[in-house]
Amino acid sequence: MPRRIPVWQPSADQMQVWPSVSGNTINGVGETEVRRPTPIYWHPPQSIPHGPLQLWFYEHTGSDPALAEARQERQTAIDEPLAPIAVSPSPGIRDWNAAVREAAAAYGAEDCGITAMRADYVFQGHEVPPYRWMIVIAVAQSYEIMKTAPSRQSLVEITRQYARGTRTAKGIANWLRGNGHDALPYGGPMAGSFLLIPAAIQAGLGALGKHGSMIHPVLGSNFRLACVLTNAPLEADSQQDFGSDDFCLNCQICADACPPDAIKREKTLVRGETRWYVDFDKCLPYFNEAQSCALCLAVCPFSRPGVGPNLVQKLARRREIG
Ligand code: B12
Ligand code: SF4
Ligand code: SF4
Repeated sequence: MPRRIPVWQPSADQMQVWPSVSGNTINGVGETEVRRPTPIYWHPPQSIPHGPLQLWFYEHTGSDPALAEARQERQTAIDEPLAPIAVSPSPGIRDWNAAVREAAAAYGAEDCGITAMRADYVFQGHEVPPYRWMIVIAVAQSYEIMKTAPSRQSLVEITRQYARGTRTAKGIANWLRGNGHDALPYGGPMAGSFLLIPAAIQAGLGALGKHGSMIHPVLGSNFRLACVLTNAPLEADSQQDFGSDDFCLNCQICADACPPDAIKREKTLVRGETRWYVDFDKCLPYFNEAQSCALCLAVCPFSRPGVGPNLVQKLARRREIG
């Protein structure tokens, strides 16, 4: 079926700083071997071919007091020092998974899951962090605001939720440290050393959607991820399959809505795995000019409040019958 909206084209101004290498080559499209991801964006700009585009993004932000305030709030959360590590682990805690879950809820996470750190989550050229566990957390974004995406308000909301993700991760890390276990929080917005999505999927938070972001059974796609690394005595949660992948096979809402037509309709072979993929060379120019986009998260039917759990139930019934 032809698209109902014309495909958006990037400005010549942005294309002037576009490198000669394709982002899809860097991401390993068509590669048959499993390998660690290569840093591509939100890394120190001098270290990546698309670094000048990162600078272009910030140069085109304009002045907006609400955005400046949200960015300041995010930086304050990042800069806050960590609590000291107590000399010995609290003897009163027997079930650390349950205690971490309680701490995550108390510090503001909408959901969390635990998975083992794996070298294949870590970017090439980065050391595998010396921690056994990743506590991956999800913080919801306001649907009322995100449905205006791409907009100035949605960029402010995204920035605020990065601040909240960082504060939540720091709260959990400080709680673990106060209870005698080393812990390190990570909340973005820079990419840091590892990928959050494959870890979050392993930790049971949801599945990869056609739009290249995750689908959570309750939050849909309208959330941000953050995480805490630790060696506390935890156990891994299990991955969950609630049928969203089958749903994506027959749904084209995000692909039809994406202005630069970046969302691939078929699964693609990337670094040895066949999965949903977003064309970097098409998404990034729009993302930069729209100052963060996220339209694909907003239009996904799972993201509409209350709809996710209903769809999950329907998909479960369909699978029982089928
Ligand atoms: C760099 C980056 C971008 C870049 C490039 C992304 C790309 N795909 O090439 C740009 C700026 C274009 C971008 C755009 C967006 N991003 Co972004 N991005 C990141 C960041 C910092 C690093 C990811 C990366 O380097 N990807 C490059 C390579 C590895 O991509 P890839 O091979 O296509 O793999 C992607 C997925 O398939 C999955 N993945 C990787 N390996 C495997 C293996 C398996 C088995 C599976 C199932 C999945 C999987 O993870 C990758 C995510 O980009 C992460 C945070 C983090 N540290 O992980 C956030 C992150 C992935 N982005 C996020 C979001 C929401 C977005 C946007 C919607 C924009 C927005 N403002 O909200 C769009 C969506 C476009 C898209 N789907 O790609 C969220 C996702 C949350 C969610 N609900 O799932 C993250 C986790 C940030 C966060 N802290 O919440 N992003
Ligand atoms: S972030 Fe925007 S441009 Fe990128 S895939 Fe989503 S809708 Fe398309
Ligand atoms: S909009 Fe449809 S195809 Fe796209 S991720 Fe959501 S459910 Fe999947």
